[in-house]
Amino acid sequence: YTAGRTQRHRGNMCLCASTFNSMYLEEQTSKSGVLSCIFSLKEEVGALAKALRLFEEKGINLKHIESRPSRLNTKEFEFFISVDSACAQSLDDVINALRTQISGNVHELSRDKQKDTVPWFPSNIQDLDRFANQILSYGSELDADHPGFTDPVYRARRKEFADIAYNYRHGQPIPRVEYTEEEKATWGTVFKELKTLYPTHACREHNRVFPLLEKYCGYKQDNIPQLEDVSNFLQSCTGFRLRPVAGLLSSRDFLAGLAFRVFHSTQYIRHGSKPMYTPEPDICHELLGHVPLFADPSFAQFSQEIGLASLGAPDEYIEKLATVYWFTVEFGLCKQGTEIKAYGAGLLSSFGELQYCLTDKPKKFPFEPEKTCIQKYPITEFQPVYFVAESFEDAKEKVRKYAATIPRPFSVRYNAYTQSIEILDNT
Ligand code: HBI
Ligand code: NLE
Ligand code: FE
Repeated sequence: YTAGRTQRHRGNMCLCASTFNSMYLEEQTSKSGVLSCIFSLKEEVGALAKALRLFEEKGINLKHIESRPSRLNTKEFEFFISVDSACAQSLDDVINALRTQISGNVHELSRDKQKDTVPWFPSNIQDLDRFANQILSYGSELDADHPGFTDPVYRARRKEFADIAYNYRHGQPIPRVEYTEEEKATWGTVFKELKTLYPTHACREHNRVFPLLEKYCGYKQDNIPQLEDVSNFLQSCTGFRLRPVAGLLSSRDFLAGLAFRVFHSTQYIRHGSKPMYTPEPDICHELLGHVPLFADPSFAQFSQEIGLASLGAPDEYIEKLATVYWFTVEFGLCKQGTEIKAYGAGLLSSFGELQYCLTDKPKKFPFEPEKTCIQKYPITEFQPVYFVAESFEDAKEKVRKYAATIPRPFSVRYNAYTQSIEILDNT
């Protein structure tokens, strides 16, 4: 377990808890080193005493200690401690001792949240396990006209899927699911309708990959493909992989996954009463909308770059980047020859909106990240506005330029060998 290692090597950056519940990466102002930390211990008699002995041996005076049950591991407790600033040097030694002798899981923290804080972000691929229980509750906007929210059978089924996602850890195979006849029928309708539209409405990259998914991943009208098979296929194409998720993640968490070429994918299917359009992501959306393009090398890189740009970005830029994501990966249109085609996954998974988007009802503007990023949009109905990219390459170049304007005291690079983020200090 190496969370925080990169930060430690940089020397001047550390994890900081402003409150016990939220963590921030922070530039430290004092030279004295770490002033507080969180460590986790297996629940057993004497475990805390053993850990505290390390502090005693170094003559460290604790100023504060708190405990809470670990959210990641139900057999562990987490302890937050802070120490007298004079003890900073010895605290480094104690942290090393904790890491090597007692608990691999130690976060170094500083005392106060200060102005130049950088929000925490995952630095290696296992860190994505932390997002599992941070699903957004559906806004009232969504429940109102959503058939799935009032059907108790559907709700119970959704809970089964949520449990798979909560219990999933990086590296495990994604559990296979046996879909019901009703679920398969819903998929069948969506699949059949979309398949007839793709040749005329989808971009060529999507149409190129689709037959491969039919050949290798069990895409067909009477079968809902398994996430595990699709994830393996994607890994062989572009290194993208899927991981199951119970519902909507925050934009920050969701985008961070893309930096690791990890796509958080729902596994449940939309309610059978409205196959043509659903506001939520579901397995039709992920498999028919997103997956074909994540198999395309240029598009995969485009998606990862949005993810990398999001790491540690201030909240207001996350919102803008999420809007850019919305109007490209989710609802993008693209010029191809003399025509306009859909490449956004939200279009490619909705046979209602896929037809609508290429009519002259909605407005269409050229894709310009600086303008696109402030466009307001509805999330529960067809989009009134779309942005048209010149090409994937052009969109990628523009987003790259835009991302460079996001203020960050460092730049990041993904190391695919170690599956971790390398931080390049700008100072
Ligand atoms: N969460 N699970 C999940 N799936 C998405 O497609 C998704 C998300 N959270 C936010 C999001 N998409 C986007 O709308 C942007 O906010 C990034
Ligand atoms: N509206 C899309 C569909 O019906 O497939 C889902 C969009 C998810 C953001
Ligand atoms: Fe999506």
